[in-house]
Amino acid sequence: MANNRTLTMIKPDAIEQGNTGAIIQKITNSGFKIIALKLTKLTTEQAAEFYGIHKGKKFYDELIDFMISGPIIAAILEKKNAVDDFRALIGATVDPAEGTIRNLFASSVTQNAVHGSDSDENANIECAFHFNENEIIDY
Ligand code: IDP
Repeated sequence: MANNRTLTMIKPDAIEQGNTGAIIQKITNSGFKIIALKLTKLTTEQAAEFYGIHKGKKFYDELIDFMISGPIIAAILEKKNAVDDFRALIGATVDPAEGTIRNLFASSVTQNAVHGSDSDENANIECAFHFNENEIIDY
């Protein structure tokens, strides 16, 4: 599995603002294959688990409140070098480059439209967080 899968979430701000379709189109146009997809709403406990590494940081409470404020879309994306290529497509956390998904659709550093796994190890953990094996389609 390593190197060819990443986990994305389309965050509540992007769904609220009607940007879901444009974001998915950008993702698929960039060569990523969607092999699992779901609309869901994180509980406080789920958001705290997913972002546990950030507990104690000054943006943590704002991040958790934001991530439970509305539905998210979780997806597993497949592509060679998926993690790095997807991080390039979404742009940096702060000051994302022109034309990246965050540059086009983020409203702030916190409300930044999309998540992308930051390593193959975390991609595996995050894919398993959102999906059972039988929800992943091999095609
Ligand atoms: P990433 O999503 O680009 O990997 P992380 O550092 O893992 O960035 O942070 C997780 C999320 O927390 C970010 O996507 C963003 O929503 C929020 N966040 C990160 N750093 C800040 C900050 O300095 N201020 C406010 N929100 C932040």
